[in-house]
This record gives sequence, C-alpha cells and structure tokens, in this order.
Amino acid sequence: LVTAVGCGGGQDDKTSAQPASGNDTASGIQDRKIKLGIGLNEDHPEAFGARKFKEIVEEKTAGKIKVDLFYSNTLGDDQKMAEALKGGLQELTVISTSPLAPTVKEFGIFDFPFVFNTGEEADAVLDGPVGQAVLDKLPEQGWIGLAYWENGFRNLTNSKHPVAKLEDFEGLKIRTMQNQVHLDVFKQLGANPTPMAFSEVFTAMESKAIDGQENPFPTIESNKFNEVQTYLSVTNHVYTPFIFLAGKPFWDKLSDEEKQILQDAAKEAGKVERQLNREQNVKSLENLKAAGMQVNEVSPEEKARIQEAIKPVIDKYSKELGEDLVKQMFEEVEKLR
Ligand code: TK8
Repeated sequence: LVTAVGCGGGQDDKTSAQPASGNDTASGIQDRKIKLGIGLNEDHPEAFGARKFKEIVEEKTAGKIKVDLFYSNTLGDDQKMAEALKGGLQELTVISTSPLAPTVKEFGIFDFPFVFNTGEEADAVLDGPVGQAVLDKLPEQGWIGLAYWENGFRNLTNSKHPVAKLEDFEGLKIRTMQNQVHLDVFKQLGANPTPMAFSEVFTAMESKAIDGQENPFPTIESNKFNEVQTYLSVTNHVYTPFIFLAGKPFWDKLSDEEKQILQDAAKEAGKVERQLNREQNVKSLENLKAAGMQVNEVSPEEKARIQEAIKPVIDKYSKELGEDLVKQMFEEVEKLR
C-alpha cells in the first residue's frame, strides 16, 4: 500500500493537547499541540492525507501548531472520535459520513446506493451547494466540517459464496456501518445486516459471527480482510465520503489566521488524498486478486435488478432526509453526465 513520503507523521505519544493559552486569540498563531485521529492504518491513503495535512500546517505555522497523528482507531472508532471532538478531548478527525447520520440525518443522502458513477461526480456534489448544505448542519452539533475526503466505492466481501445476482444476498450476515440507510438497503436485499464499529469487523469475520462486510478495496487490503474472507464481489454499491471534522470547542478558540490555515490545509490535503485513493483503488484490487481472493463482477443486468429492488428504501429516505436536497443532488449529478 501507500508508503509515507516526505512528511514524517508517525504516531506521536503525546497524551494531551496543550490548552490554548488564554491570551488574545483574535490574531496571530499560538503554540498548540493538536490531535488528529483516523480509523484506517498508516499505509492507507487516508493516513497519507493526514500526514500531508500535518506537513502543511506545521510548515505554515513554522511548527507553532504541532499535529499529532493517531491511526488505526487508537483514539476510538468513528463515532467515538466524533464524540471526543464535541467535548474538546480531541481536536480533529477524518471519518466516514455514514456513522454521523444518526446525529446529522442529512448525511444519510450520501448513503443512497448507486448515486455516483465516478469519484469526480462525488467531488462535484460534495464540494458544491449540496455538500455545503450538509456541512451547515454541523456547528449546532458541536462540529466544524473542513473538507470532504474520499473513502470510496464500497465492495462486498464474504466467506460463504460469490454475490453475482440479487438472490445471492439472501441470508448473508453482513456488517454495516452504524447507519440506518445501509441497514435498510441490505435488509431489502434479503441479507441479515448487523451495525458494528469498524474496529470490531476483522474479529467478527474471523470468528464467523458475521459472514461479510463492505468497504473500498484499499481498506479491504490495508486491514487484511482477505485473510478471513474468500469472496470479493465488485458491487460498487455506494460511494462513502470521508469528512474532515474539527471540534467546535477547539475551533472557537482559534484566531481567524489559524482557522484559515487549518481550513486550507484540510482542503489541499483532501485533493491529494482523493487522487491517491483512486490510484490505490486500482492497485488494491489487483493485490487482493494476487492474494487469492475469488473476485467476481456483477453484470449490468443484475445491477439493474439490485437497483430496482432497493428503490422503496430510496423513496422512504428521500422523504425523511429532505426531498429538496435529494432532488438537488440527483440534478447536480445529471448535469455532469
Ligand atoms: C474508518 C471507517 C471505515 C468505514 C467503515 O474510520 O466503518 O466501514 O468505511 O473505513 O470510516
């Protein structure tokens, strides 16, 4: 997988961020030590993006703002890190939008299957008015959304059999993120879905408590899911964004200059991370095949049957999550085609 190039960023062992000094935060850059936690491993594009963010911030502040990086859920899983931001125990995280949907329901529109065909389509919608409309819902929950990064197109692995047609989902015990749209989609497909934090997935598959899971190829490779999963079905059933979050208690202490530096760094590192993730997505599929996974495609006819089967779920959540926002999302995608 990706090797860290150029910008250091091992797991620092600092235990807590120095509180911002009480002096004037309206201007200038204060000495700060801040924690950025992610769930994926240090060889994943997300970690490279985190190291890029660290490099930019420490360079632009001449080291006055020091970013300590924590990989592999060492600060907790997505929901736990998001909660830690609210309380000011952690300053920054990059996590999937899906596990935030129970709190910010509008994030759920990005869990609709088959909305985007390419990463570029996702970028245009996320970086445009629809993505911004969802970010605007975050401050009232205690978060500031600085940028969208890429988790990517999700594919299904399991230990039972290939999934090549609609009927193959029947009865499969699939882990999903803690997200009602994902749960309802897999129930509608006839599977037996279980919500679970990412950090528990490998063990649950190893013990056969679940049959399978779904994630982008780089995550499947980086977390060695091929060691406990036989079948990889190229479903590309949904695109998951990452969201770069700052905790509002931390953010409100920053000067405008510090805010601008962090905001720009999150966006710039996100562009690098998206590109790298797309490159790694191709490499990881080849590596997973070489590692012995039995890989199958899903025909366009079967994909159409799957899409048809889950339409009632899309209709239900379009109403629940905001018909105007959903309509605007689909219209923006159509404009790109
Ligand atoms: C990592 C998670 C993960 C996500 C999941 O922090 O939970 O399956 O796709 O990669 O955000």
